[in-house]
Amino acid sequence: MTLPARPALRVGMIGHAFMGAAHSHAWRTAPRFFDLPLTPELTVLAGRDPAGVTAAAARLGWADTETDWRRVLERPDVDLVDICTPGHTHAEMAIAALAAGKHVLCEKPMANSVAEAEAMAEAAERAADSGVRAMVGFTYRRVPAITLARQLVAEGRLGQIRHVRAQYLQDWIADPASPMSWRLEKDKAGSGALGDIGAHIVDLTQFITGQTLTGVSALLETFVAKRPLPASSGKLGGVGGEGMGEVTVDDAAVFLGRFTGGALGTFEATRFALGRKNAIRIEVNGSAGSLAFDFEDMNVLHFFDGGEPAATAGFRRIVVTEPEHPYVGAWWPAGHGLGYEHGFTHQVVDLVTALAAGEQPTPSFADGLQVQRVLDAVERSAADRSTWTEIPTHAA
Ligand code: 4PW
Repeated sequence: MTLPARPALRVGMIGHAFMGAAHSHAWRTAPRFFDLPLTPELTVLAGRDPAGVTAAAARLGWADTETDWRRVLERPDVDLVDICTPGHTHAEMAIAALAAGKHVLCEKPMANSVAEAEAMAEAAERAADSGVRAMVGFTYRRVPAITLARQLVAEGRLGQIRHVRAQYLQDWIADPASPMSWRLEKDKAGSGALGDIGAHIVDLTQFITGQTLTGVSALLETFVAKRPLPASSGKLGGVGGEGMGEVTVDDAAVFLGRFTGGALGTFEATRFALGRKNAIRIEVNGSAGSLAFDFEDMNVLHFFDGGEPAATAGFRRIVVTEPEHPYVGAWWPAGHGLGYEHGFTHQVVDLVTALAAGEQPTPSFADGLQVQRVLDAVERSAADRSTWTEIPTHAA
């Protein structure tokens, strides 16, 4: 197939596991369904293991490979660096890539600490002076039903927002025999369920409401302190082998928050919600209406219009597959539905469109820093037991 003649955007990607596969698919697919102003080229893939990166490049469609990520930054045939590695590498890679004049797309959470995120945001601000841009990969913003939810709030269809209820529920480590992974090590992942999946619901609720969190009160828990070392790893989880490793992050995070507009928020992020695989559930209640979303039914948005007559009012199940819906027109006829990978494709579309227009793509590194500050506040609140109120034991 011949794509329309457009200037190229030559991509170098670092990392080729779960996120690397999702991003590769998006870079390949976006220009085939959307009329992009730049045509992404999958120029070079970097990974430490020579055999592993060669096999991944062949499977995922990359033209060349490097075994040292720094080489990607030195290459004149790379315009953008896509960082799909664990969190502890993000700051060094992103700051170096921006200094080398490359645009950056960085997986979430943007960093493992506020200090790293601040350095990244400063580097992005400096780079923007010469037209070099940086963006964080909060892909779920690009699920059409989520984008539609934001539009409804922005149009005032919910009125004054009172409540924001958000959960990100997975169960891939609910079994104590499920092995260690880098996502369970603080020095690699920064935090556990909080940063890996809680970061998404922080970003999504702020994105949908157009408001930011002003404060939190939190609990963190680690249910399983030691796990088998992995004999083999899958995209998430794997098979346990000999020896045990220590879990150094939270397994679950629960927190309350208050938004700039006065709304109260409740948040829950856990990988111990048995039976819930990737349930991102968000409900927003306003003075004029409510909406509800669950990623496990991702093509649907539930909307309650408080202005309807009580006798016939009720939550309306909007199937977000109409050509009028965000992003959907480029895909299939109404009712044919989208999946997990489409969010990544839409992320490429929005990024490439912003780059071609010389505009700042969102979420920016400044947005990533703000989310990092929320994660940090959650950790500090959970560590501070001074506001925990004991309930006297009732003698039966
Ligand atoms: O969306 C989620 C991610 O951000 C995925 O389901 C897995 O959990 C992989 O990383 C996080």
